[in-house]
Amino acid sequence: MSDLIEQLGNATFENYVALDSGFTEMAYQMSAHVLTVGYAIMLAGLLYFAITLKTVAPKYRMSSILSAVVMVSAALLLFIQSMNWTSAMVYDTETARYVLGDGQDLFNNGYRYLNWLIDVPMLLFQILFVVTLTNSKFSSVRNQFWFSGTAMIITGYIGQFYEVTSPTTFFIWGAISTLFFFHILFVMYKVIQEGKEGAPAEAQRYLGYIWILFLFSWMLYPGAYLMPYLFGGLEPALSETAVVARHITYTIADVSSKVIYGILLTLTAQAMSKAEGYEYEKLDTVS
Ligand code: RET
Repeated sequence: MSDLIEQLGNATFENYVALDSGFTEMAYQMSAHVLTVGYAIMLAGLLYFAITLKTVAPKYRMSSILSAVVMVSAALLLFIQSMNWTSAMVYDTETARYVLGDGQDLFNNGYRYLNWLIDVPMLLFQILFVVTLTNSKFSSVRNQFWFSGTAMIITGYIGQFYEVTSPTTFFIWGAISTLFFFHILFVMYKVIQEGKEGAPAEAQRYLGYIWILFLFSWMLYPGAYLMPYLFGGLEPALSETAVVARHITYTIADVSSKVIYGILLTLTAQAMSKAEGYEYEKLDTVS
């Protein structure tokens, strides 16, 4: 391991696996495909949010607009992330493995983290345009979301550089990031509880689903951060299975936290619009 550390320094563990054993055809291709499907789904999501914009009353439309903004930034980022994977590796016919290409950029997940700087605040603000807060102040919730969201990502971004070279540093930054994450969960729980008060039954049901989806999908990100240790224990595992598992986890997390979340918010807003007399189906009826 120390030889590898000398050659790769603070590179992420994907590069260590590439230099240590290389990737089999299956592991390399599964990673490439999962990364590609990620941005394809974001583009499909963009269409959905644009087309359904008018199915909700005007005051809820900012939620769909924010989803569309998230789709554009995520599609672009995931495209770059996917290119980063394929350009970092070359096929070596002698060993029949994908290995690091000489003189190429190494692979790094850092693009994702910086993309979250845009998407995390957008996703958190989005729900505030659908629910009506009964106790909390809009500006206070917005600032808490913004502050803890940004702090959670920046601390995690720094930590991920140390995932192989210094497990202690990696875990300390991860733990600090987790404190901000708990704060976000706490504020989001309050927002959803307040949002349910006074909402029509159908919207209440969707808000319940949103909380479960939120918990599940946001927890996947720290899971992906920890992946080399989930497979390796106290030392990072130089295992291609862990690399593929990280790509899959990120893609499931991205599709759930951005696309499915946005769809559920659209359904909630449609239910609320209907209860307030905005009946989209009837708008084009000729009388
Ligand atoms: C990090 C570092 C380790 C500890 C924790 C993390 C949490 C990350 C989360 C990211 C959510 C991203 C989303 C992106 C959507 O575009 C930073 C991995 C707790 C929760 C929702």
